[in-house]
Amino acid sequence: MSDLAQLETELMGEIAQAANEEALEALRVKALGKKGSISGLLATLGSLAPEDRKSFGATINAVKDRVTEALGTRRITLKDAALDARLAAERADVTLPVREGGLEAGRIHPISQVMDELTAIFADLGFAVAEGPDIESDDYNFTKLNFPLGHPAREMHDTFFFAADQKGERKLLRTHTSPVQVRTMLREKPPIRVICPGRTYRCDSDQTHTPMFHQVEGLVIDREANLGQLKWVLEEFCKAFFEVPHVKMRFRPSFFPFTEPSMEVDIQCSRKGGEIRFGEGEDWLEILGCGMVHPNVLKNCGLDPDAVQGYAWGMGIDRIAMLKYGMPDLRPFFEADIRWLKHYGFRPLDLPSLAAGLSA
Ligand code: 2NL
Repeated sequence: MSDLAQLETELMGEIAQAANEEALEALRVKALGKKGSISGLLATLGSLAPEDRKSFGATINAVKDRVTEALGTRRITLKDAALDARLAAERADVTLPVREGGLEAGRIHPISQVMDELTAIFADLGFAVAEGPDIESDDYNFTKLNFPLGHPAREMHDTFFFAADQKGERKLLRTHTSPVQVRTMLREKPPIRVICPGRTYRCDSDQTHTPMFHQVEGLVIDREANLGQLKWVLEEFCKAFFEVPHVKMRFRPSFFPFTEPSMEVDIQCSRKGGEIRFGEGEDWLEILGCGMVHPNVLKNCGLDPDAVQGYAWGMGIDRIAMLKYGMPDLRPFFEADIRWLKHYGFRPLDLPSLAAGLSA
């Protein structure tokens, strides 16, 4: 009997000391498993005298019940402790800033950002976006736009020409995005309202010119399109693009073969301490050219100048991007330097929209 009491004391002590669930399971097997100490005692009952069997059996079973209960209690304690330890080790600090995922790690190039901004602004004014090929015919790039053959304006564009094909036709890299508008006029019936952003090419390279650059042009063809509408559209554009409530504009007479009359447009700005601000101050900055579409261009593109009129404008995207985002040098735009892009680039999920703010 005292052996049994000692066995119980030992087992209880070991159960209380068990460091983890594995150790506890080993103890259970040692006591209650097939070859366990308590199971062994129960197996000896058969050899006892019937009068001893009943009381000794009851005693062993009572020990077995207490040991079983102690195992269960200890198991719960160990489980709780293990969970507490895990919770403490794996605590999440919900106040930490959200880590940048792969999708947000890249940056949107300022040119793409400005194209998206232009698209958002002009979409709001009812304009569609049109695109066309970078490799164009002489006809679409020059002739249809009222550049007569042998006219000096053709030479002014410093065109990249391809070698002549079998028919003697020389393709070229478009020198402006106007051929996209030509294609639109040939394809669609008025009213037409499009903007044409894209890559353009001229054989020109210095501090402020790269052989490939970007333009956006706009075109409206309608029965009564007029200069008043052009001025309003450009003013709305400038306010939205430079994100200012007012901006003064100045229209100066100019010349383009494809518009008559033609104008260059300056916007009001201030220059203080090397910083340009728009919509304030006494200075002027040239930002675009525009005019009424020349009747010859309408005719060349299958439209009747007595039935419809058009206004158009064009500007350099690289230049307005530099102005808006304070980038002093054009050359890094096309050098693919990741450090420059990290500095001047835009977050990929911050899509420009008029509602959320263009560059917020
Ligand atoms: C500039 C000036 C301009 C146009 C582009 C245009 C296109 C067609 C017909 C008439 Cl199809 N005009 N585009 C008109 C005036 C000015 O660009 O300085 N761009 C950088």
